[in-house]
Amino acid sequence: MWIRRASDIASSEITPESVYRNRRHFLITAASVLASASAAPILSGLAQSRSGPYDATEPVTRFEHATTYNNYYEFGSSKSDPAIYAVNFKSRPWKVAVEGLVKKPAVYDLDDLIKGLTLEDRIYRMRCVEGWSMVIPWRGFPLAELIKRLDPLPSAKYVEFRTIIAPDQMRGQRSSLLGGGLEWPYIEGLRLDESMNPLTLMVTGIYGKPLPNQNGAPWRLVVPWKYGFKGIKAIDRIRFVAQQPVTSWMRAWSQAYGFYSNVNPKVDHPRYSQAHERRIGEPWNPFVGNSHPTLMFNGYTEQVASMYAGMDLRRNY
Ligand SMILES: Nc1nc2c(c(=O)[nH]1)N[C@H]1C(S)=C(S)[C@@H](COP(=O)(O)O)O[C@H]1N2
Ligand SMILES: [Mo]
Repeated sequence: MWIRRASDIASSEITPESVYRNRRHFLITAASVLASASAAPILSGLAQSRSGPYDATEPVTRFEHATTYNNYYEFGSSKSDPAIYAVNFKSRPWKVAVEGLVKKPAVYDLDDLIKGLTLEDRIYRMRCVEGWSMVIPWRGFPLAELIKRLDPLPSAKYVEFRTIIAPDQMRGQRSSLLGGGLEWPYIEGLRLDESMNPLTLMVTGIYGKPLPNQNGAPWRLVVPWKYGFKGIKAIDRIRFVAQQPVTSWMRAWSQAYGFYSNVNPKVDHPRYSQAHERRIGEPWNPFVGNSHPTLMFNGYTEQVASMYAGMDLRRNY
């Protein structure tokens, strides 16, 4: 089995993460050979020319961090729980119910449902509302491609997603103590136009490999301009609806978690400032704290701001 704990991975092994890093090292080397002047601007120019238009160009988070520091309350509320307790999660065969205001409602086998959709690799900045962030190479397809296939009715205004209910496999669903007090199933949602935005991915892989259970196998949502909790894992139902869905986090604490949850350094969570963030893997500096300034829409303003034109983002948090 290729899904292992970080502690099981021999340092001599070439991890997918080091392959990504090597690609970037190559770029750095090429830049320094080409230029004797300040390498930095040339470096980033080269890196951009070698990566896709959607790729973040900052250093990619280590594979070991992205797969052992997780939020997935179905398996427990501490960061190390999902990698430990999701090891035997059964992600195949996998049924997906498509329901609601859509021309092709049915229960599909996941592999049939997504057959023929083109997978892409994209490096996205990911920001958790708790104040940390990562840079992750996802593999997936734009959700828009799937939605076009399913053909929603004109009355569909929102898409609601559900995580599987499997208390026999998910210890957090058996105990409110282990499950961080969340109610099950985990529910998330997007406005239909948000779900059709080219940045919105349905992800089946990470670092060029199949998605590990702790990251949401067999497939999960990734919406990089929103806080991480919008990226619902192990989806087994997609429902097209007219009304704004009530998400799990809204239900748990509506003053803290709104429907939109767009990354916004000016709108704080009652418990966590959103102004700065800590990149996982970087040494913690006690004098600086969370050292990276958080960017509006997590840096994706150009691609997403027009969807919120005229909206008060303080009210619609
Ligand atoms: N079903 C489900 N999906 C979930 C969560 C969860 O607890 N349950 N946690 C969310 C949160 S808070 C974050 S930050 C991301 C973390 O994704 P990652 O572990 O792949 O980094 O998953 C999100 N998706
Ligand atoms: Mo999160």
